[in-house]
Amino acid sequence: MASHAHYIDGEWVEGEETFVSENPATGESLGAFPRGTEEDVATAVDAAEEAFEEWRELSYPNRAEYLWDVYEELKARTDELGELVTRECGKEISEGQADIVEAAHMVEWAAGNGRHPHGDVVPSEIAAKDAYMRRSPRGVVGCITPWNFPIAIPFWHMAVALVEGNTVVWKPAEQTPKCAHAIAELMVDAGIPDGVFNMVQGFGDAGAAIVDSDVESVLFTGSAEVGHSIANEVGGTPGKLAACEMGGKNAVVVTEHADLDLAVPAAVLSSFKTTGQRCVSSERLIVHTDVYDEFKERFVAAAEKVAVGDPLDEGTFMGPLIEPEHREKVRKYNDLAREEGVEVLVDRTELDDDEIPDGHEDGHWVGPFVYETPYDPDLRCIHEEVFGPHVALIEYDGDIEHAVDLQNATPYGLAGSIISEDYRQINYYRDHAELGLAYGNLPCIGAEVQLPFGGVKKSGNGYPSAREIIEAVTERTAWTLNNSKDIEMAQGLSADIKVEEE
Ligand code: UN1
Repeated sequence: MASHAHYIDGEWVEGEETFVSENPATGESLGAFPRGTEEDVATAVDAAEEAFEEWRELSYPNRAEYLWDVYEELKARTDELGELVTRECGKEISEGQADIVEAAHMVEWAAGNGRHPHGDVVPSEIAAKDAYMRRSPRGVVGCITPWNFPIAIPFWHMAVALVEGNTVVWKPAEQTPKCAHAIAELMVDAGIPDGVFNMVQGFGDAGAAIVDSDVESVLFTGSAEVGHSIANEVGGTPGKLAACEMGGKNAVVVTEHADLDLAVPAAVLSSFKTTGQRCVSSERLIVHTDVYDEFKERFVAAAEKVAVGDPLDEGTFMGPLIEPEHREKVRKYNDLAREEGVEVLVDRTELDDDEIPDGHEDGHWVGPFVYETPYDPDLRCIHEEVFGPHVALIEYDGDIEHAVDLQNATPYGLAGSIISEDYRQINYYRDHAELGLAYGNLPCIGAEVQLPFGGVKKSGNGYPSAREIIEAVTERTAWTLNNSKDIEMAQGLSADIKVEEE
């Protein structure tokens, strides 16, 4: 087996052009990987189509057997694979390990679901009829996944798609090809039949080739820009489905009835975990005027102190950003906020030399950037997603309705949380915040895999994970069987065939 290759139709396939994966904390090279072409994608889609006929004939529990092997490996190798995640995507080590745990949970969910009922038994108006909603696999599913959960999110997509009887063509993020390679090895070791699982490494052009191909469904988790174009393109093609999950401009609402001992850590975790690079990370803190000054003082003190550094070091809270271009983007948004006239409270955009650990001079470092501003609908910095540790404090006065209006004042609706000891405020928020993932007295990150994961408004269409993904990777058939010798129609429709009089 070649060390780094695509995995297509049961073979490791080399590519002509290659790209290098780098550790974002050190710049160290982690290896060269083939850059997938349209032809590679076409070969993979053909292989997946060919493999589909046999794969779909297996029973659900039999298909799930392959995934149980993957589950055992993920459990046994959590530390080793967690370290790989940290080395390749820069998340601190407990987050690297949590990525493997989340992957194992998703595989467990999907494989376990192989023994659960699928479809529904539905009543019929006619006693002699049995009616059902049955599900069948759609065919080839294209999966396009991001770098920030490089082991977990591929399994959000692929574990369910495979157990439901589909075959897959997967394009992992170009920033984390080594993690992707490790997943392909797990699939190979589990003995997954040739063509059922295919991986084409590469960039956006390979992803676009999957979207343009004959795949029946496209599952996408990643940036809003790409997700919207996929949703538009696939949505306009009859018979094709897309489930896309994109980012947001998420907020934590801290009301006048908040317990600040809970509010401050909830806000720190929401804003700075994964260096703000979760699609559920919070970049807005909407805080009631009665608790504003104290919250601000405590949040600012925490942001000044959070440990940025070597992600392999257990004392680190925030690792580096994923790549130089992304650091540039975060810097630009920090500058933009300043240009837009906000009051900067913490600026660790450039770390001091003594904050950068030895041997990590080439890492893509950035620390927290915190500012305050009155709400202004024209400010780009409080409406556009930065995907970094860039956080606005927005003071509000008045009732919970006003806080929820501010929470909803973005085109996005992925995740959010409310911190309050008043259940009426919590219930109002629950019923009126426009969100796919909403929390009370918790950070707005850290969803468990058995929940639907996806957003409303511009944050997504469809939920590319767990139970909800089943809608995107299966067809439903309304199946009705007559147990009588006579035909009796529903809705009182006459079944008489009337003939012309002689
Ligand atoms: C993402 O932010 O891109 O809910 C995914 C969470 C994780 C998944 C995040 N389970 O924070």
